[in-house]
Amino acid sequence: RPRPGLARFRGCLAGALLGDCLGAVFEGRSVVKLPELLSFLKGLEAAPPEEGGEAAGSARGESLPYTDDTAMSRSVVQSLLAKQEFDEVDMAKRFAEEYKKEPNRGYGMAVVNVFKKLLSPKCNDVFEPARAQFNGKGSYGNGGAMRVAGIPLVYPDIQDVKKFAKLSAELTHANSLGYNGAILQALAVHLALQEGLSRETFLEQLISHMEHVEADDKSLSDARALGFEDLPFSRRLKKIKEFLELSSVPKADVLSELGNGIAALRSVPTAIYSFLRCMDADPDVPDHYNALQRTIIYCISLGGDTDTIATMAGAIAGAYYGEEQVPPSWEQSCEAFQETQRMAKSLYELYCQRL
Ligand code: R7I
Ligand code: MG
Ligand code: MG
Ligand code: MG
Repeated sequence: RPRPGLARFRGCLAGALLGDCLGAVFEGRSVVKLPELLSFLKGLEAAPPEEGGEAAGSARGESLPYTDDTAMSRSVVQSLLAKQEFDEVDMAKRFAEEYKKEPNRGYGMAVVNVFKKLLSPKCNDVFEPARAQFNGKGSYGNGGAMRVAGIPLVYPDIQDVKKFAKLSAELTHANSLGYNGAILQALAVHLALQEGLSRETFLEQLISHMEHVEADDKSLSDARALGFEDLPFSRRLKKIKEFLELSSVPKADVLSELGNGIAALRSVPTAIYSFLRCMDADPDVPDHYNALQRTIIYCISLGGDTDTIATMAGAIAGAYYGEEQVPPSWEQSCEAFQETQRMAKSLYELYCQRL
């Protein structure tokens, strides 16, 4: 198996951080006007990058804070690095302790109950609090997917990617519409790390994996219980394929078919579509922006859950294009960007050991 370069690991974590920090500025708006977004980005680019990294960011007094998406992604990565493998007890503890330390990062409304239960000394099954959410149906939010990139950055084997993406998500999201979104996002990052995959092959592979992932009894019954058709993620991936065959797709169609919401089903496919469509130039986005920048701009322009859709698409695009496409002025505008680079190096080493 060919070994992906360090640049893809750094690109992945940097792209994820950028998506979260930039997206958070616009989170929850139903409409984001492109001129306003472009002028906001111009403001970041105007501030000259200074010597000294993080100090420079804070010297400008403009460091954009990251949200729960990055806080939880960092816990995933820190747990994997500390234990050198997936450890559910350690990861759950890190999620809960991180929430306790900084509860105001913008966490989902319901997931905080999971953290509170995990913090109790009476909790001896770390998956139980997640199973109790929403009257025992489990959450279908995108929280499992938004934080999952560390898994495919540690496990080169695709079966491991699926297995540990699912387990890491199940610590908070017991509904298959939640954890299957995490599996899909992890598979997208895994494929993006591989050298020279075409858009068509990338999508075909995702579809064939998800048709298998979604065919088990729990996935079928969870989807039916919520009134969805069978294999809902796979169906949206096929819709993406249709969209990519058109010369242009109105934003309204993207929002109605794929969505911009906090459910994994209404955001993970949207992130994947954003990445794939932004491989091509966009007449509305200035030419000097590269494909990774276009991806993040496009995600934010959709409105809604902008931090989370942009962080997921940013992770995929960053893994695909590598750190060459991460603009220093954008990166240096984000909180804790230097730590991201250090974590990427350590993940890379662990991945190479496992090859
Ligand atoms: O999924 P989760 O971690 O939230 C992540 C989102 C991202 O946008 C972050 O940036 C942050 O803003 O929050 O947290 P959950 O609380 O598990 O799920 C998020 C929301 O999805 C819940 O608060 C509910 O509104 C909704 N939701 C459900 N609603 C009804 N029935 C999730 N599952 C259900 C459900 O089964
Ligand atoms: Mg967030
Ligand atoms: Mg929020
Ligand atoms: Mg969000």
